[in-house]
Amino acid sequence: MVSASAALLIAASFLAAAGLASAQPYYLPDAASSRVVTVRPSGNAAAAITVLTQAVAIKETGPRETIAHFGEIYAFSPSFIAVHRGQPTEISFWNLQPDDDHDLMLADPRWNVLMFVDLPPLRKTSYVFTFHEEGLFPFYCTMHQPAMSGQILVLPPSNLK
Ligand SMILES: [Cu+2]
Repeated sequence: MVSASAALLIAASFLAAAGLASAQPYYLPDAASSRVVTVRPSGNAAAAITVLTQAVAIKETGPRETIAHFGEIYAFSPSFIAVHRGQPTEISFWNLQPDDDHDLMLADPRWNVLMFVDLPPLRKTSYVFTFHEEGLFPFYCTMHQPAMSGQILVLPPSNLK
């Protein structure tokens, strides 16, 4: 079992390895990463999920004491998503904040970064994801670490017809 502090260290080294100190261009999965997950801006989907960017503690509304201790805190809601392998699933990220950018970095179960995209303020950013591999895929907003993080669990194919 990985302790919470060890998980944070892993996340921190992962983010450092991804070179987040400097601004990066945004990108969808390349040819190699598309063998793990196919991501399209639109298309038919068999399932749909909406993920909200939640302001947990922000300077506009407080609580001031919380921000003094933790800084501004945002979260993905929900932060844990389950999908089926092989089932095109539309995930729509709604940035609810009027003046805060978020982003989405998705990695594979081995912590290889698959994609990195902007989530602009007051915008719905949707993609149709088709995962080709089962396992636990971490995702992050690189601007609001470590709190704004989540996981996509890719389950075996659905046997519902
Ligand atoms: Cu964010």
